[in-house]
Amino acid sequence: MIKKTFCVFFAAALLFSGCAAPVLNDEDYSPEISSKLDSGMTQPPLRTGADRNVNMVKNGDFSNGIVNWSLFLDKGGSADLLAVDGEALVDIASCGAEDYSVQLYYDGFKLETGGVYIFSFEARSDIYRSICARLQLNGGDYTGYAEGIFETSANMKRYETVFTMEHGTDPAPRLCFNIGKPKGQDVLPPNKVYIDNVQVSLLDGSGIIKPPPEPGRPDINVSQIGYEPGDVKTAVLRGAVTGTSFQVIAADGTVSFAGELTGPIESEPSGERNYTADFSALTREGTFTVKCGDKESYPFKISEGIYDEIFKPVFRMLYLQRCGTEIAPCFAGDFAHEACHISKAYIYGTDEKKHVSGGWHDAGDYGRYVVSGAKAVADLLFAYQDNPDALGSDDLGIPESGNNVPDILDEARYELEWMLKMQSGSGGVHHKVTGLAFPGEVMPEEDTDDVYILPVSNCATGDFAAVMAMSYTAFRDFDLKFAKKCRSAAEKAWNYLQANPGGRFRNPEDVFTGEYYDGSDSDERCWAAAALYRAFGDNKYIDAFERIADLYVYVQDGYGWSDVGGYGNKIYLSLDPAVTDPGCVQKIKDAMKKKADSCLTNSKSDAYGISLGLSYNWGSNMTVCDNANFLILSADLFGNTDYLAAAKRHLNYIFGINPMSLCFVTGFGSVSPVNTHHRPSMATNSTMTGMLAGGPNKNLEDPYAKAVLQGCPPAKCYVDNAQSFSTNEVAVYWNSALIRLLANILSR
Ligand SMILES: [Ca+2]
Ligand SMILES: [Ca+2]
Ligand SMILES: [Ca+2]
Repeated sequence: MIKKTFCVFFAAALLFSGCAAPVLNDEDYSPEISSKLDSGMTQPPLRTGADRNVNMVKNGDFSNGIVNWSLFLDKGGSADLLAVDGEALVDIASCGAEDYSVQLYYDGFKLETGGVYIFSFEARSDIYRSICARLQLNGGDYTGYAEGIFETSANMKRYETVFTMEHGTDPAPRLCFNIGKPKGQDVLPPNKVYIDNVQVSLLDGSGIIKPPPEPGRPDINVSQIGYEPGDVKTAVLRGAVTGTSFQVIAADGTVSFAGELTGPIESEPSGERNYTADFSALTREGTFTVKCGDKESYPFKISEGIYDEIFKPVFRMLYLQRCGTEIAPCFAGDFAHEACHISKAYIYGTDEKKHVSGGWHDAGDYGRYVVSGAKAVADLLFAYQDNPDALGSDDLGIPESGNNVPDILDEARYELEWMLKMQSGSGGVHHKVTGLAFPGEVMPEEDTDDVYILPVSNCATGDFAAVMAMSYTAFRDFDLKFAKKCRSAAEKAWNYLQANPGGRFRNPEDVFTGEYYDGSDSDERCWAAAALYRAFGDNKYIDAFERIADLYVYVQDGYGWSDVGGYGNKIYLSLDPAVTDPGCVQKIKDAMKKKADSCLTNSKSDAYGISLGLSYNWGSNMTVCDNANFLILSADLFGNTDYLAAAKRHLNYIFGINPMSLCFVTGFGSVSPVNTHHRPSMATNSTMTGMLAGGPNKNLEDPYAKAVLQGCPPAKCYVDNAQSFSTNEVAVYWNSALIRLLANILSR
């Protein structure tokens, strides 16, 4: 899922276009910066002040080894980075196919509009060659802010340019040296490039234009999708409040409800002081705002069927992620495209090729991964199985609408048909099919790089066995032939698992797409065993489930792609008590009760009503939905309606009662993400509707997040920027968690 970090090189024409991209000087070393300005450029007045000539490149002189510096390799590039005698040495074994195939880069500075900067460094090489230096946008089309191509040889030379930042302020640009195969030149032999004394400094800040402040978000957060008349209805206020009372104002300006605030809560996840306004007693339908002193919320609705409108786009996101088929304009509008990724894929490490077209693009990239795909299919199958009436619709707006099969099953089948192609003759299932690296920000059909079928993994095989067994049951009444195909595939996968105890997947050295590494396959085996027993009733499966479950003190009970134990437990607990082991049942129930109680406690003490505590990690919005689904199952299992109320608070969090004051589903609510890390959205410069954004991630796992979210409290580590793949990507298995949650709520 992590975006590709290569540098797209611009046509030479652009290099000389005068768009703040002067050619770098190439002169012998001299310590005098001011005498080295570009010819033809007016020397800017050197400003006196604290930040003048402060080098924003930390460890630019490599006195601290290679700290802060990284090497990116792609398309055949092969090199080592080390520091030798206070210089960076890139020891290049192979230059690869592109200039960015070997790239030395640095992140962690900023360039402000109108600022005059100097970019300088020294370089040499053990052969005569050219290298490309750039300060660039770190994503999108990799716009160059300053760049140049210059020749290096055995003598250390100093290069520098002075430029005015004419693009928008970039808080997280990338400085890079592209030292692969120079553009338009022959392949070079192995060679060594040395870099030292890299500097980016502000020379003159007097012309800096500060961006306008972001529009403020209201300090009263409501569900921007709205509330059902019978729901518990709350709004969460932050900051100082005037008085202790609040009002709910109807669209005509009349006061529909008045009440007292509760609180405050000092909220550690968000660093806010929060109050709650409860207006559950207002059951009249209409459009309202919540007001307290001079603070006012976005408008929201109270109405029956409040979730009907959003369900379809959230579901149809999966259709729009379909690979290997034409996505027609009548279904997809701007996101229509020709069939993509239809060439045969290489079986990794061989010259053999196989057709594995189909399935869903996993996320913001175009990879297809069995483990995450299986989680998404499981959510759909459970959503249907648990709520057949609410989810039986055959008119959700996909090509299979009107075929007398519930569309949710049709959509699941699109992925299942692909998964069937991913099963090898051994019964084992290949982990994924992707390129060697992530593609550029292009539409799917424009991503024409070779794709590779990566090796079989046990986790993929276990997940596959489980969803195929569940599908046998789900499809038996609609298409017996397909159901039987699922059955035989599930049994073959199971037999493979019995014969193969090992098999963790790791990316081979030259593969840089999502790894989906999983250290334990016991949960996948349990899920498979429970699903196979449920579908086919052979005792060997239930014995296997209980044997594995008995081995572990800790009960795996997640719904994530790496911990699928919760799916297995749900199936096991649904079996006839006459066939299950009472001890095993109790152990699982105890663990579930403990987890549900912990979610409930967290949810009650959290100002925004969710269960994450301080654990805002990658894809936190999926965890919010998964926990809500877990709470709903627990509500049924333990007869505790508090769990259900907590689950609804989780849904309201997704829809706007959160510290970011956002509806996290694109295209819905008053404010929602518009710059998701999603290639079709980036390629069309628009935002596909119905996608659940990843959400706050306190671990700051991309350069943009590192640059702009430093020091933010966990629940606020989110930025609506396409470069921030660790907070603002989308994924089929995040949407599926929300589909299941909406299904569970809709059916109640
Ligand atoms: Ca040095
Ligand atoms: Ca249908
Ligand atoms: Ca696992």
